[in-house]
Amino acid sequence: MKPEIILTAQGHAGTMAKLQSEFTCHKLFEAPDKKAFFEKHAATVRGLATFGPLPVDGKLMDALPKLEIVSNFGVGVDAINLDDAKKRGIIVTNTPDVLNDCVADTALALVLMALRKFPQSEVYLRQGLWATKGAYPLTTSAGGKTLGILGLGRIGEAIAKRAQSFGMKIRYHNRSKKNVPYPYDADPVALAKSSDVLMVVTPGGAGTAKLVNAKVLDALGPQGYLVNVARGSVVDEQVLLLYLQEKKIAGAGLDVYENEPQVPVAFYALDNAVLFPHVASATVETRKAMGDLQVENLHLHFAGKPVKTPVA
Ligand code: NAP
Ligand code: 8YV
Repeated sequence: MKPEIILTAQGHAGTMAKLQSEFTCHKLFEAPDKKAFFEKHAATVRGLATFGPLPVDGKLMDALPKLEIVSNFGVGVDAINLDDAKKRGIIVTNTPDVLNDCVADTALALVLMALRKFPQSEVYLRQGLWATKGAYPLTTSAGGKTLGILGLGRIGEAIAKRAQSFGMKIRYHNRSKKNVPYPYDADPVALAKSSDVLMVVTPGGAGTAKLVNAKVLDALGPQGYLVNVARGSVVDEQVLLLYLQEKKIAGAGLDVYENEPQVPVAFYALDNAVLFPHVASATVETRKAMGDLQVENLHLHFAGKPVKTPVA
């Protein structure tokens, strides 16, 4: 008998196929009546494979009294209430490390694009303006600038390595100081004050909500750039919009937003923002590695073994 699990959303195609061949899967996202769906599967479902922002809280866990494991596709588990899971003895797993390189590549792409305005300069060429108006205006170099990393964890460290190879200096702020060769700042305002580019790569959730606010952006200043590859919730989006519109900061590179996939349309008009649709880990190779780890955690658990990547 294959263990029964629920798939919360339409995830990565290869992973969905693998999950469906190896477990008995029920698709929450296809159920017209969610209440009836949970009632139907309450007595038999032992696992949840989660994808995306659907909140997994105590109420949902209580609707599945046989639930043993929540296996998330992605490293960020801000949609899962970890306290509620702990109280109920439910294991939560995620997919760390396998996506560090791709996310760090994306972070550096955002730094280069925000500073050098490469997307805007390409549009300039495509509009025929190079030939008619002359050279694209000068931008600013990444080399020699200071990158302040807010959240120097697994991905933050991969970003730091890459940024150094571009000639950038690194500083950071975490809640706890680490044994790393980079200068530490005691809070996000101090970090922003010492940085030309502030890179946000903390987890999302209540603990970091609007950590980047007006005070932090004031400290970053009119020559400073913000890059966010963490979660939209970590930045006060309305304040950021205003600061970009009023040129109170120089520019931004964003991969994540408060209410995805909705992005306030006022962002579309900004010439000083580079906007990606949450694609930092979105390569065939990395998404496969994430899915394989999600499936492996389920297999290990149902075989009675310790999971590979439990969330602390
Ligand atoms: P990680 O290894 O846990 O690193 C997170 C870092 O943030 C830690 O160094 C932690 O240090 C720091 N931190 C946590 N809370 C903080 C706070 N309140 N103030 C300052 N620093 C804080 O996680 P990771 O694997 O690098 O992933 C980081 C996040 O990136 C994920 O949680 C996810 O939200 C996001 N992400 C986004 C994408 C994307 O597609 N855009 C892809 C992958 C991940 P302390 O505990 O010492 O504070
Ligand atoms: C994915 C992510 O886009 O790992 C994360 O935390 O944000 C990304 O890798 C997301 O998990 C896909 O659902």
